[in-house]
Amino acid sequence: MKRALITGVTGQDGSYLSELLLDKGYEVYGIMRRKSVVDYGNVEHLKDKIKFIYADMTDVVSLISAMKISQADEIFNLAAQSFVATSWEQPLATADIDAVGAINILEAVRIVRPEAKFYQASTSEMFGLVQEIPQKETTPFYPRSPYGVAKLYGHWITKNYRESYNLFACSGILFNHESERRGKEFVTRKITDAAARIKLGKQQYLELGNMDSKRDWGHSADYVKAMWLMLQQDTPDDYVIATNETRTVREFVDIAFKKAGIELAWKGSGVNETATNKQNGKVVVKVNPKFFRPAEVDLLIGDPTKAETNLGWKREVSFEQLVSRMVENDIRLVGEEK
Ligand code: NAP
Ligand code: G4F
Repeated sequence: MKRALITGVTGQDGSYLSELLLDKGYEVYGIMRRKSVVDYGNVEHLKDKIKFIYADMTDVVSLISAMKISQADEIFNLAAQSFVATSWEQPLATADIDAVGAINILEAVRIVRPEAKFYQASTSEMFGLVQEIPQKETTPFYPRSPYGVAKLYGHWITKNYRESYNLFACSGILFNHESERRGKEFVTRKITDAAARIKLGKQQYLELGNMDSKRDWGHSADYVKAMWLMLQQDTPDDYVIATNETRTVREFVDIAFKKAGIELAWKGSGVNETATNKQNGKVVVKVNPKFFRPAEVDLLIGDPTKAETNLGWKREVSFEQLVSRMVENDIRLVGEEK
């Protein structure tokens, strides 16, 4: 039985990865932060199957202990302060968790079990002000947020530990991936949750920031398969994981509301742009500049050819299916609220 250690096990990807590894017969260890109220997050349904270890990415001693306890064969470093907007409000915490945290866990692996395989959750945010379209493994990086900069350190230190110590260390440069378990601060879930609430008469309108920015959106359940595949290869390498499709935030809004049964009519531009419910003439989407970012990533679209060729990875959930699943799930959840 293989043993895996997942940092960030309570998050979106941690939950889908845990399901995948448990299905494959792994013994799954997950790192959890101590909180005032015990909170299993997205793995509440797996709390009797995962072996939890209290640790923190900013505390290398706790990570060394986690490696000693788990004796993991495969380590998936998914823990992060992952919300880009927060990285301007908490730049040092973001650097401590996302950048220094990466070297902390790499050191723990190197000291305790250098023969283990290691996965680092790198991100398309590292491409930032994109230097090439579509973005691939060889595209130069130009991060545009404290989060992107911190993740770039995590990416390079992973490569450096591979080259310095011959660790089996891989980075997955994952483009945006969403799901029914996505945090509600991220734009997709914010939109699907609002579409459900507006449909059910529990919210009047949705306020968003930059609706022109474009993202390459896939489903988390597909993307965690790529993480696992990277660690099953004979040699470690870095891979872009993406759909090679891009859409604006506005397009996401349009499709999500349509799936909730609300046809939108758009008018105006910039901060004055609105969308009205065609059935009753009410404004249901507005722009609020408070959601604009100090520096924006305008366009992301990834080229997953290397992963498709070398790993045999293929995404299975289409964009339309992703949006449908998220909207249907939120209509159900909002409907069940007391
Ligand atoms: P997420 O839902 O925000 O999960 C983040 C996880 O990190 C949570 O389990 C969180 O625990 C944990 N964490 C945060 N700070 C920690 C600390 N100091 N010590 C230990 N654990 C800590 O993120 P996700 O969407 O699953 O993403 C997984 C990883 O992939 C992240 O590294 C993210 O940056 C990266 N990534 C995500 C995407 C995407 O589109 N989803 C794309 C590219 C890369 P709590 O429950 O205690 O908060
Ligand atoms: O959903 P977002 O917050 O995701 P973002 O910034 O692309 O980051 C996500 O994907 C990265 C991979 O590229 C991950 F590394 C990262 O951890 C995270 O998972 O914002 C998407 C876009 C942005 O351009 C943002 O400005 O949507 C725009 N947006 C417009 N209005 C909004 C809003 N974003 C949020 N969160 N909230 C809004 O009201």
